Amino acid sequence: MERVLIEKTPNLVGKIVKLKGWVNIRRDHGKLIFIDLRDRTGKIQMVIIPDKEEAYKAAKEIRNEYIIEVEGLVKARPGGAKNEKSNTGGVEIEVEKLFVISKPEVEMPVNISEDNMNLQLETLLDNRTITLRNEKVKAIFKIYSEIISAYSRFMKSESFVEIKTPKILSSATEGGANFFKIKYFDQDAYLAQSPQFYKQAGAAIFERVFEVGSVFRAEPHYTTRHVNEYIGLDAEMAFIDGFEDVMDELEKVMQYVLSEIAKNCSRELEMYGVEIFPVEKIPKMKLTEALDILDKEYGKKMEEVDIDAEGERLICEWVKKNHQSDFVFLTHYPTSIRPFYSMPSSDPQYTETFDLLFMGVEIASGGQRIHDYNQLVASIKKKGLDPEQFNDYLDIFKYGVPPHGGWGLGSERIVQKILALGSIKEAILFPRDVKRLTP
Ligand code: AMO
Repeated sequence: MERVLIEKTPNLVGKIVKLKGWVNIRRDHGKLIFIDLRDRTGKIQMVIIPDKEEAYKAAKEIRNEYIIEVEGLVKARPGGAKNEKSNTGGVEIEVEKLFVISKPEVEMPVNISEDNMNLQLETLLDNRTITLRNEKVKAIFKIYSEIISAYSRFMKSESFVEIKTPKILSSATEGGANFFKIKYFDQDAYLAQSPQFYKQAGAAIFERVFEVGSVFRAEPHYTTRHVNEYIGLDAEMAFIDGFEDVMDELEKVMQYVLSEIAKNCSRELEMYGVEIFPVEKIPKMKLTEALDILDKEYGKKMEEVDIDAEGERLICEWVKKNHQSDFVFLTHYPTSIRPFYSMPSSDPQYTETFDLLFMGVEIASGGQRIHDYNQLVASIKKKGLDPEQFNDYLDIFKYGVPPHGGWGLGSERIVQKILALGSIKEAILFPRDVKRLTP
């Protein structure tokens, strides 16, 4: 007999089926044993009655998280569907045969049978291979998977070519201090802080490229939105007329990705009590205007032309109230806080760059890049950097490059915000932070 997936059982009432999965929980009521079985498609209740002697004997030994195989009759549960959150509440299995496939060698360190586990973040992450089995935790990664595939689907439909760029580099891409230096045979190397240089090379070749790839940041601090390794959803596009073109494209990406999640992840969203609304035109605001609003509306003054995490949160609150949008583009960041490759605005104190904020947090950065070789060399020098260090990067521009721009979008922050997760780490299977290199 072939294995049947739990989600198919409602259509098989009256049939004998074989199921395989995990024992989510075992409950005994008098002489009856109830087991909630879980597989990748859902959960179902099973009943084992004493008359089925062998199955009953086997069931008595069973504990939570045993991996079992059962054969049994699919029966309708009168009124069951109304009371159950699971997708198979309307049916149950009357077990005829039951075998253990695999079982925990030791006591489970945490109980994962309840959807709402309420564990401390550290406990959740320390026991990751187990806590990930929990239905509600797993739902995060179904949504995550949808984000990654929807992003790729959309980018391809817009004729972006998917590329993969090296993560071991000879120089730090984004500057600053948050790079990991590693030993690479007899020389020093750096883990990529972004695919920036290579995606620009890609745009100079293919016009439009995108990458879904690992990004490494040596952020020495603990926050709810930083980790030391994350997956960036990057893009770069050539022949733009200005950085508005880049924002327009990113807006379309967000519209598509969110609509796909709404369409394909309704069960997972429901577990979190979340509804996704269509993304309308995303408001744009100069960073200086945003700072003005923070000052006037919230009495928050920034010492320099820059915005901090609290400012981002408050601006999103203001935009939501005044423009009914969960998104906002902040534009024209000052040259002093943007990387050397950023295209200066007509007022060279500012750049043709933006951040995209979503529900209180920056989820993307982007802008137009300098494409003129001499201007780029001058910009590197102005930042106090040595152009010699960027010879290979500069080679791209020596031979001519069209005007181009792009973005880096943090994949995990999107899920974090959609599901209102307390920490970005909940949206990463095996996160890396300052202290955490395992599991
Ligand atoms: P930036 O450094 O702003 O820009 O990064 C782009 C996006 O990546 C995400 N992100 C992070 N996510 C989790 N943990 C971190 N430590 C972390 N750091 C950044 C954020 C952020 O918006 N090359 C430019 C992009 C470009 O201009 O194309 C860059 O890397 O969501």
